[in-house]
Amino acid sequence: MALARLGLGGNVGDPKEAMAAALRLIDDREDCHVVAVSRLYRTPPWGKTDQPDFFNACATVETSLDPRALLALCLETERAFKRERRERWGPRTLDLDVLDHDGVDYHDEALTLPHPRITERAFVLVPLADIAPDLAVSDRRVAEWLPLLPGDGIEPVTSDGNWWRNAPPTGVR
Ligand code: A4P
Ligand code: MG
Repeated sequence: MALARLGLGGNVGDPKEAMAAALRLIDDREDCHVVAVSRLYRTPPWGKTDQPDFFNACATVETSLDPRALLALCLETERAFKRERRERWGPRTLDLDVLDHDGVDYHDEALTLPHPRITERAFVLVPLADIAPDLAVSDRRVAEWLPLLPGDGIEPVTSDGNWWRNAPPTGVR
């Protein structure tokens, strides 16, 4: 089993519900187990700034899938939530990136690991620091990269990492 880190984001429709449903779908699989989820954050748009705020989070997944199979699962899950790929860095219902897979360095035409833009993006580093502060990316740990980026406007909107779980049925404690 490998420990993989996923980055989730969205800014169209109900991103919190799309991200939560995606994590539940992944966790329900035989070959994946969601072992940790960051708080949910509201983040100002990065790259293309004339679009609504995003919601972002990161998750740790224990998986028997190899890196390419995990990417295929992420792309399939994005499609299930009808993400439209119209413009680079533009609005999306669900973006699901593989940030890291057991620390391997991997590169082919469809996948680069670790994800090449982790260290440029506070909207990735802030939630990643909730669940993996000691993860090495390039020559530094996540917690060391964090203060090097301005995290202006990034706000947690949940107090813990349980926001993706189904609410218990009413009447059940
Ligand atoms: N790909 C290669 N490596 C990876 C990897 N490690 N994980 C390839 C996932 N995909 C990887 O992906 C295009 C292709 O990249 C995939 O088909 C896969 O084969 P994409 O997600 O459609 O990429 P993109 O949108 O064109 O560009 P990029 O740079 O990946 O954008 P992102 O990461 O999707 O970012 N602002 C805030 N606050 N929060 C956000 O979440 N997101 C974006 C888009 C812009 N601004 C944002 C946010
Ligand atoms: Mg992506």
